[in-house]
Amino acid sequence: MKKYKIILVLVLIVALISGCSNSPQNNKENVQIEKNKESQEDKKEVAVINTEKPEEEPINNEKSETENKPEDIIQDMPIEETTRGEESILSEETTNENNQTIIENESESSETEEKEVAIKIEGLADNELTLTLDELKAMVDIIFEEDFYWLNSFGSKGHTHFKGVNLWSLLEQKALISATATKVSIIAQDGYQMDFSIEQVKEQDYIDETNPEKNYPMIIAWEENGEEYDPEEGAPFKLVVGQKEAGDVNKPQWVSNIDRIVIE
Ligand SMILES: Nc1nc2c(c(=O)[nH]1)N[C@H]1C(S)=C(S)[C@@H](COP(=O)(O)O)O[C@H]1N2
Ligand SMILES: [Mo]
Repeated sequence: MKKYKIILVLVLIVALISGCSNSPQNNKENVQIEKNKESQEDKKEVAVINTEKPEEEPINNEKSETENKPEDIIQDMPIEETTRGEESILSEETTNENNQTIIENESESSETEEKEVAIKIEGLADNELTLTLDELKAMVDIIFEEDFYWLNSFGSKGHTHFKGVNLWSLLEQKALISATATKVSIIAQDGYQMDFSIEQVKEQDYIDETNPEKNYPMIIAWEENGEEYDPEEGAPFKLVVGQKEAGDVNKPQWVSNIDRIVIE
């Protein structure tokens, strides 16, 4: 019996000791370890999501200055945007505004790619206009079509048939040019520009030195020798003018691919 008692006591002691190892303190630690394990697994999941995100949204990745070296950002940005980026260091508000402006500009340029080419008439006019080729063609009351004589700088010459609208009629009747206007600039997409006085644009009697019976106004042509200009090769509008007098080298005064007409 004594043996049994000793064994019982031993069993009790063992039970007590093992009970101590399950003290509330140890329990807390165990729970904490479990929690840590869980949160590490959570982090792993988050990490997986984060590595996927930049692929889905490269725009965010580009804008993160911590991920890109400043030189990389400057190299990737067009000059105009780089300047804006430097300005934006001055305040957070401008950073936001400028970023929005950049995005707006991007969408604007993609819109203009889809848009039809148009000729702009701006400056001293009551009705500034942006005209597509179809809108210009629809101005049937001011269309002028004729063989124009041309003389070039090195003495080459010839006749070319043009169809277009009378420039002065366009400015006077459609754009409602101001009475105070003195100058009209015809500006091409490549920067080529011809400036004319109002009197020169008003003139309806330009000549063909080889044919005294002919008289011409300045015209904005969209068709040459029966063929329309290919819009793929630039804005399909060309300023054509006859000669002021015999010997007038008029061909260089023509302006291909007109972008805008500025009235001053
Ligand atoms: N946009 C644009 N128009 C321009 C030029 C030019 O370089 N760019 N050159 C001018 C010159 S110098 C000449 S001689 C004529 C040539 O006309 P063509 O292109 O019908 O041959 O275009 C004139 N118009
Ligand atoms: Mo020329």
